[in-house]
Amino acid sequence: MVKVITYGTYDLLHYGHIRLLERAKALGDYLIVGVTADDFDKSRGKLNVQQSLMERVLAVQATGIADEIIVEEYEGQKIDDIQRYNVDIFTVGSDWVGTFDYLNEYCKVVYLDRTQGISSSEIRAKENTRFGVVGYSNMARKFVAECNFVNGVSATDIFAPEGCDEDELRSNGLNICHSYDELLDNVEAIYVISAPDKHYEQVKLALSRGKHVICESPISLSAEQTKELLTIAAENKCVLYEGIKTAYATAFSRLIAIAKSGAVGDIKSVEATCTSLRTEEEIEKGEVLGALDEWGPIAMLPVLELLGTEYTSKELITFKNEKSGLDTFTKVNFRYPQAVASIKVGVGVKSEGELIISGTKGYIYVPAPWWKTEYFETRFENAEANRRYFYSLEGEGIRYEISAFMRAMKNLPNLYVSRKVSVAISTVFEDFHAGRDVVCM
Ligand code: C2G
Repeated sequence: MVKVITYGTYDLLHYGHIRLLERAKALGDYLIVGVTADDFDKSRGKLNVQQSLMERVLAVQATGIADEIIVEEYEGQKIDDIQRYNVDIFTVGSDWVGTFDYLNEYCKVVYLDRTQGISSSEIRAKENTRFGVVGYSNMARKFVAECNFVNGVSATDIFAPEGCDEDELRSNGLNICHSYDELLDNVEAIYVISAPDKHYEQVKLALSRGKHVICESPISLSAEQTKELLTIAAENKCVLYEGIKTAYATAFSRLIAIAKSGAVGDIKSVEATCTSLRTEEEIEKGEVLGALDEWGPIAMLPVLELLGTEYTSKELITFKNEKSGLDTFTKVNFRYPQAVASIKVGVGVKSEGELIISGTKGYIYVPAPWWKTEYFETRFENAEANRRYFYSLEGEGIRYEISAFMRAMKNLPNLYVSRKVSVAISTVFEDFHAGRDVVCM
């Protein structure tokens, strides 16, 4: 019996895939098809896959061509599989010519002509979602660039504040809208990166016009307003995503899952630090966001995800710039019934940007910059039990955020930031700006 193996994502199965499978089967007597796992596709930069692994497996199975289906989960698995299943022939489409020649050491390698004129990415791209950008900053530039890594998405229009360099905006391929209404007319979704005090009105209008929204956190500066916006989004069947890019990074979602699994015991303390020094002049002129605006949502994310939103008390200890009134360094202490947490955020103070999650059996250590980490450790009294984890992160997680948002738009809700956490973040901002629980140094 001649055993053949081939691999693929097989998203939105089409006749190009089926022809490949038919010709692969014809090379021997028994065909094994390796369907790529979601994380493996993500790690090799294949984003915005529309269908889940199971949907793709079932679609391949329904062709009746494969004799066996396995899941491809990691780099190098092909060698293991070829040896494990005693494969005679590896085959794949000619778009991969040369890539798998190294497998000649283990079995025969055959490249089959790719079927012209059809591809999953072309199918995805047909549903191209036009994104409008509201506001402009370094993060907006990154967002526009990151859209290029996600099939079926493009940042096309911008409604920017006065004084923006219009030549630069045009050089990024952005159509400059001179009114917010004009922007909303041109796009299906918007990315809001304007000043936090503008978010509520802008997001509300967009949702009322049936637009999907990614909004930089906080969604609004009041808990009630955030609740109202989330309700409007649900009523209008629109997606409203809290734009905290850290939430979409694989390493972060894995460390949260490991912490919740009890691997380091009961979580008793979460300490998160985020700082980035701005110049005294920028701070005095108010040209930058304050520390809590800049870093608060990111720093609070692990606290609220792991310990919840029902803290018994909090205290915001803050240092403010006398001229602009911006907070240059703020420490927030949370007390929970069975745990404590603290975040330190700064734009006028520099510190070690690490995240430490302390438990009754051990702790999770995430080195700086933890908010865009690819790496973390679980550490224990017996150092031999320590483990290290690595998950690649491209583009600081923004492309994964966009990809998750696109899936959510297709009713595949992967709420990375829950409604409760969004409301809790807005509550902290509301209290901070109202001076509640605040100690000014
Ligand atoms: N294919 C084809 N003709 C097309 C589209 C795809 O012959 N018009 C082939 C591809 O060459 C591949 C298989 O169908 O052999 C599955 O294609 P994809 O789902 O796009 O998967 P791909 O990312 O190419 O997977 O490690 C090998 C990769 O997993 C191959």
